[in-house]
Amino acid sequence: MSAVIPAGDTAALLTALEGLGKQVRDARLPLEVADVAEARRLQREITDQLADYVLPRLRRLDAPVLAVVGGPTGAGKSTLVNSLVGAQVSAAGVLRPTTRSAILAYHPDDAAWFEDPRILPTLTRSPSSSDDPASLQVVPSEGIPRGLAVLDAPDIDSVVTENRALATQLLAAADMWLFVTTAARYADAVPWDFLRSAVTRGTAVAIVLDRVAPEATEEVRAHLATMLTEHGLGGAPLFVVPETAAWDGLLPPGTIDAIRDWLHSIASDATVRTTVVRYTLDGAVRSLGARVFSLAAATDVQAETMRRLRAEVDEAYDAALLRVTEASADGSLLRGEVMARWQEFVGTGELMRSLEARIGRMRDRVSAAVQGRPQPGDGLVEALETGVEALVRAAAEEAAERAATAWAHEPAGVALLAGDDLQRSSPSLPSATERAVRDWQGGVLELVREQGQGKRATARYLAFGVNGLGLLVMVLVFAHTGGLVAGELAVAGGASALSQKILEAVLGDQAVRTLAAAARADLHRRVADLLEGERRRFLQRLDGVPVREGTGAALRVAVQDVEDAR
Ligand SMILES: Nc1nc2c(ncn2[C@@H]2O[C@H](COP(=O)(O)OP(=O)(O)OP(=O)(O)O)[C@@H](O)[C@H]2O)c(=O)[nH]1
Ligand SMILES: [Mg+2]
Repeated sequence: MSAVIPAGDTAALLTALEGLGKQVRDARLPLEVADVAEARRLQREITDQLADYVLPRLRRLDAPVLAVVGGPTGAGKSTLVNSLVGAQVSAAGVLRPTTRSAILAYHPDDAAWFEDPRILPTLTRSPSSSDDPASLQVVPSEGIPRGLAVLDAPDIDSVVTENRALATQLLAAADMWLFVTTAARYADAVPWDFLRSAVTRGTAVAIVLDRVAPEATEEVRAHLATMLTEHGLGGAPLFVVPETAAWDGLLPPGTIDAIRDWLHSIASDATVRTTVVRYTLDGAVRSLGARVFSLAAATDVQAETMRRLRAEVDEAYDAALLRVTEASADGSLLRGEVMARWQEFVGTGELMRSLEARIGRMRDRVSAAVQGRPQPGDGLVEALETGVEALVRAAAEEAAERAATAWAHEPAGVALLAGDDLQRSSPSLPSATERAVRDWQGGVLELVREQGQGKRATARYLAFGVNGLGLLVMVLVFAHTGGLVAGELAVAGGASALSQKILEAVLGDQAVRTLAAAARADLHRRVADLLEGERRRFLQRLDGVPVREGTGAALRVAVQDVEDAR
């Protein structure tokens, strides 16, 4: 046994371990990713081990050694404790499982240590036996040497859940395990799971092989010793207790002398005691590193998953915005209903041979439109509005479906999707879009007024009016990109070219360029706002998830701090 915990000042190590404990407690694993259950279990286990054993033990290195007697039901744990004490303090029975709450036997001179609630803080001391798992029966006994206490625990493989939980908690608080098994049970799986965890956590273990028929002793001992070596417990002391035929409830003194002597040899020598305590304590501290690294990796996966879920939403909505931006500028809106209204607006005849003539004819129609009601331009305004709305809704619908489908591919995403129907765009989107398009149109008229400063008195300006010019600007915005192709788009191109010519004639080239750019930017901003609202529905779900970037790094630093302090 090599003690690495420094004999002197433990303050730095305590501080580092308290820091590690805080980081481990604060780590959050809310997302349902692969292996998260194991990581959550690990987090609980590390937290409990620090709080129940490592920290209290380090604060009181001179407290007596706590040997916890553990093992499967009926192995003879209570019988062994009774035999060490020399009286039936713990009920040993035929009904399985027998022991339901912990029994702690210690020398009367050590009473002060064990009355102190800092040792086994969750258990209530009681002088009498009980079935309550929260109760600790305390048994001062001259049969137990000074400097060492023996604790009888419930069974580890119990049909009773509370028994298993209490046994696990008590073994985690031990300086040393006295692990009892029988000739009949020693190859069972559950005890080996426990023994493996003792190896992982670096706990000092001694094995008691109980109730062995004398003729089978050598064979069973040899087999068990091989198994112990295979499990990394080759160095653990192994005691064999033969099955006693004439039975009065206590083991004959001779059969447990070796165990008693060994316990005395630990208890009576302060150096040996300290060695045992430091061995287990150091093992626990050393084993924390690897386990905290696994936990850190699990928190990294949480952060990565958050980033991926966010990126999937961003990709879907960035694509939607791009799609609306492109479609609203490439002339594809200027088709069908919109073009029909445009024809109605500019007249259905042959295109004018000269621009002047065309403008003249337009002017007549538009002035007629703005003087009387209903205005032909209204139809075009509405058609454009409907077109933009349909475009935004289709894009939002597609983005919602795309983001939701991506999330549905992993359990963490599925859990986040629960609740409202995220795979559809929000019910309020149509009215919000309608409002946005109308506001944009109002903004375009405002821009025309600004750019028309100083030209408001001209005949052309007056003829088209703000509304007429505004409409032309909208048409121009919707057929912005060059290279329009055949068919409807060529017509759209024509509409756009015509609008541009008219606007230039009325307002001047520079003003038209400024106007078109501002109107386009305004439309883009409003569409982006609408889609941002849709995107937020997903991102809000993520905002509610308490995963922090950097948790893994903080855990690794905390482990390094502990290493440095050791
Ligand atoms: N004949 C005989 N019976 C024994 C011997 N050792 C233990 N027993 C009996 O085996 C049964 C189980 O022993 P316990 O000491 O209660 O076992 P335990 O490990 O404490 O069991 P749980 O409390 O249920 O976990 C009891 O009825 C004991 O009297 C032995 O050497 N010979
Ligand atoms: Mg028992």
